[in-house]
Amino acid sequence: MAPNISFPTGVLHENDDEVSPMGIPPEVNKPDDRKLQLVWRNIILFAYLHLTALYGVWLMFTSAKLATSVMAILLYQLGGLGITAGAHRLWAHRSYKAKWPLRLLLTFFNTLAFEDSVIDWARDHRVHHKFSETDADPHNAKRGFFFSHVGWLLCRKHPQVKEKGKQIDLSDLWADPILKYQKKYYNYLMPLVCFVMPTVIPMYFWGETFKNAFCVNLFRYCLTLNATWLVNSAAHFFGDKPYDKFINPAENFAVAVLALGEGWHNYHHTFPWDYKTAELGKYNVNFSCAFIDFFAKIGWAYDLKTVSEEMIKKRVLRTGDGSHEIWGWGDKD
Ligand code: ST9
Ligand code: ZN
Ligand code: ZN
Repeated sequence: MAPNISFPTGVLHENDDEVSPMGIPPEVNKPDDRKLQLVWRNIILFAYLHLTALYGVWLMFTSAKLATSVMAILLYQLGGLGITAGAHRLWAHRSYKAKWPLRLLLTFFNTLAFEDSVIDWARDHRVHHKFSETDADPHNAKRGFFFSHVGWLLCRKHPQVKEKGKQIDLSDLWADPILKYQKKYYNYLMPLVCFVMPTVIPMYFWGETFKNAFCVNLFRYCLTLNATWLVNSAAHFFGDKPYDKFINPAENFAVAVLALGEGWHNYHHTFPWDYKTAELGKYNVNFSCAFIDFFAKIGWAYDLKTVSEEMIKKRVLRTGDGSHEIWGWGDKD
């Protein structure tokens, strides 16, 4: 049975005043403390990953078997769901609840995506929302596109991230034995699920070569990472702001496509508790929403939180940039 979890500080929901960037005390920003301590291990590993991934694309079009490429695309979707429906919407935001079989499935998918354990991911993400675009935000977009995309993973974190991050309550996540187990054994589970399994399956079942299976899988992993990172970079720089023109997160269609429905970032930062992370077009560009709705139908997902039309309308009229279709309706009372 799912634990009965109340909202601790840091889980963003309707009544959490702290979600408002307006409420962030000015001392959170400490640009003088932005010392760039590069982490060469990460720089080398990410350079290797991206070069091998490019080679993997070449192999997909030249020598890899069709089944290997199809599997890579499928794993991209499943790993992606482990991030969107799992780490993000279920665990970081508690925007719905899930029974243990779904939590187990999502933890498996999440491990396939290798973006660190759910507990660590959710800690950084809760800090990102609570102290958005300040020095306490791990991928502070005020430090530029590259920093918010991948640069933040190539250097030590700003001291403010660690200091303010300590205020984030993660007790709800530690209370879940599945997440505790994932975190404890991450260094064994992750290599098996993210690298060994996707390489061995094509070799064993359809006689793929090691080189093709390995490089195509690295392309799959690299694509998942970049799709995720684009939410932190592109979706904090480019797009309309129909819900709140006073923040930088924006509605970005291209990112929504790549990130399985997570590009509607102006909506998401305005209403972070909504399990859809978007208002409109929920099925055409929001695969993660369709996934959660499916599991809600069979009873594995429940207590889905959303936002009323009335509340959206009020907010659009109060703080929107005028790009919302509501502005064409003529009745703006
Ligand atoms: C990756 C994650 O790529 C990507 C996350 C993106 C999030 C996007 C969200 C957008 C919305 C959702 C969209 C989904 C779309 C999905 C589409 C899919 C198709 N609070 O970290 P350390 C303390 S991972 C409080 O080592 P350093 C804490 O005491 C890629 N405290 O800091 C910690 O100790 P412990 C694979 C904090 O030394 C200690 O500091 N993974 C916080 O500065 C040390 O922590 C990698 O490549 C906090 N927030 O190093 C690994 N943070 O943990 C990359 C830290 O024991 N990471 N503390 O409690 C690293 O190597 C390092 O973290 C570092 C910083 C070098 C970046
Ligand atoms: Zn979020
Ligand atoms: Zn964001």
